[in-house]
Amino acid sequence: MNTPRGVDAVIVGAGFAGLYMLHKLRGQGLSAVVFEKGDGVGGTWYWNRYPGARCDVESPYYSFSFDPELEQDWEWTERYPAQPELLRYLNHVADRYDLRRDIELDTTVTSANYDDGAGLWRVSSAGPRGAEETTARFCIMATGCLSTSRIPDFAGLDTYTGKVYHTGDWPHEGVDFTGKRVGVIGTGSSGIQSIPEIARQAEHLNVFQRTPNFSVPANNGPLDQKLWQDVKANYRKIREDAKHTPTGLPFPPGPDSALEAPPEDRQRVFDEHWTLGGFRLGQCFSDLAISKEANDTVAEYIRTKIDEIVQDPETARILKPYDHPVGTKRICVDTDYYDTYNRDNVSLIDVRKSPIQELTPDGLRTADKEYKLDAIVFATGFDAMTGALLGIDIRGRDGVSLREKWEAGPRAYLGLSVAGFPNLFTVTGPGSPSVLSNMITSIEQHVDWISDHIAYLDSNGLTSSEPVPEAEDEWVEHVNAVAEMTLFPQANSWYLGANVPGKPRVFMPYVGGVGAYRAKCDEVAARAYEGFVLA
Ligand code: FAD
Ligand code: N01
Repeated sequence: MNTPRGVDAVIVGAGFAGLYMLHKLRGQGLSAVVFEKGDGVGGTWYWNRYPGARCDVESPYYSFSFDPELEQDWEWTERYPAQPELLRYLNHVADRYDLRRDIELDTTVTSANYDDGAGLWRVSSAGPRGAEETTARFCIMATGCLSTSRIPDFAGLDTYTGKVYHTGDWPHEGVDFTGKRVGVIGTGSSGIQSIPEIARQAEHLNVFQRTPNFSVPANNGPLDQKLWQDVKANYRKIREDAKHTPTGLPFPPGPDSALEAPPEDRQRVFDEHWTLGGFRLGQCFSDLAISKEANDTVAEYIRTKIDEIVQDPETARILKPYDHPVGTKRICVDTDYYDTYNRDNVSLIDVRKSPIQELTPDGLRTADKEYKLDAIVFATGFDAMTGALLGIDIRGRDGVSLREKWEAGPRAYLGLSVAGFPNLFTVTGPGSPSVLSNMITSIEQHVDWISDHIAYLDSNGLTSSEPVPEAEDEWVEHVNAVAEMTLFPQANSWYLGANVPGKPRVFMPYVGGVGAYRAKCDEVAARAYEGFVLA
């Protein structure tokens, strides 16, 4: 172990959040170091290199807004950029702001302990130089909501002799599936994006689907240059608008009720949004997220589309979502997904009806049959929102561990800060809009808020900040109450931790919307950080 080095702030993670956090703190004259597990920057876009990986928020909005020159200089090529372009963008950001000199790659943070006496965090990491300790006044977790990929604990996993991949930890050199018998397990966004691409290469593709999801075509293509020039000319206003909508996108949800709309108007609006592409179909009426009856209209619309696209009626039937309202799991945004099932080399296997029993040396056995597979792609998702945080042994005041504190589910004030853990901040932590929003808008809001808070502490001679337990309790209660007013709890989603056996079933993101949430955070700050004990 080294002699601990001291910095003002340790930042964990070098995705969108960690990069901006470093830039921001440096701008305030603070010293900071970023630790990143991967051997490159980019976070999500460093790890998720599977074929078809791209964002579902359009490029003009899925980007940093903090520097008007950056947004004018950077040129996006597609409406929904693919992973390589997004990774190029994040590398450009790292270079443009000279961030790399304070980023330690290939370095995993293993623990973070608050030293009460010294008023410092002691952060242990393991990297190319071995185990090291760093002390810091502030510890900022920019560890990502979707950064802990998860392979389910299937019996026989170790016995399988073919190739195993997870979409969230894809080989950098790429994978050639030509001539291979491939199995994809999982039909969430990652599965739905990768299945059409893998199908184009593989000799045969078996898709193992447990739960069908709602998917809407991206209608991706080169970025419309007229739109792009308009966006560039009005970027400041667009960014400002995005800060105050529910989603962090510069478009408010449709103002009208789907239930009250005459059927022909409703159909026209759905058709327009289907053609427009992307998940705005789920927001084109005001009541889709709160009324099951209203939601049924858009659910039925998508099911009809599946019937129209998929030629085999039995396959279409299995593909039709039935167990959750539209939008209560993130709507998938695809390119050719449903049409892929019209290919001769693609089979859909309903593993709800015939569950996967085990992996075998040659493939996979369901209750009905054994499938011989040269490669299995796990598109099985993430231990979302809490996985990366609880992967680190974080201990606050009196050695209390975050794992213990969050045993029954995460508890944090504003999703930013945790009682008993002074000067620890979580960017897009549980209890904030995070994954229910355009995450770049939410990341920037959190980074700005945290930096302002630190500046406030420093300029007032304060050294410690943590929420009072009552404020935290009230916020957690509010987060739950708002979720209960919507249809979200009706889905067995990763928002609720339902995808990880044994994970507490708690609705983690804040449904109240980006605009309302920002107003609350601003109000807390304006009231001298109401709900925090500052010492
Ligand atoms: P991340 O990008 O996840 O970065 C966190 C980093 O922390 C990772 O690199 C990880 O290695 C590192 N880390 C974690 N633990 C440790 C540790 N103990 N030690 C060291 N390093 C650690 N959101 C949208 O809004 N729109 C989209 O279109 C969209 N598309 C997505 C597509 C995919 C395939 C996925 C998986 C997610 C997508 N998201 C999207 C969500 C996406 O995660 C965010 O948009 C954003 O990239 C998150 O940035 P971040 O910096 O918060 O976290
Ligand atoms: O993961 P998921 P993901 N046996 O958890 C199945 C973002 N993202 O990586 O639904 C059989 O959604 C599971 O089945 P079920 C986005 O926020 C965005 O696809 O639990 N199947 C499900 O089908 C997204 O929501 C993009 O029944 C098992 C799948 O695996 C989030 O990341 C692209 C299983 C997992 O789906 C996560 O998406 C990619 C088992 N034991 C990701 N365990 C964009 O387009 C799990 N499954 C922007």
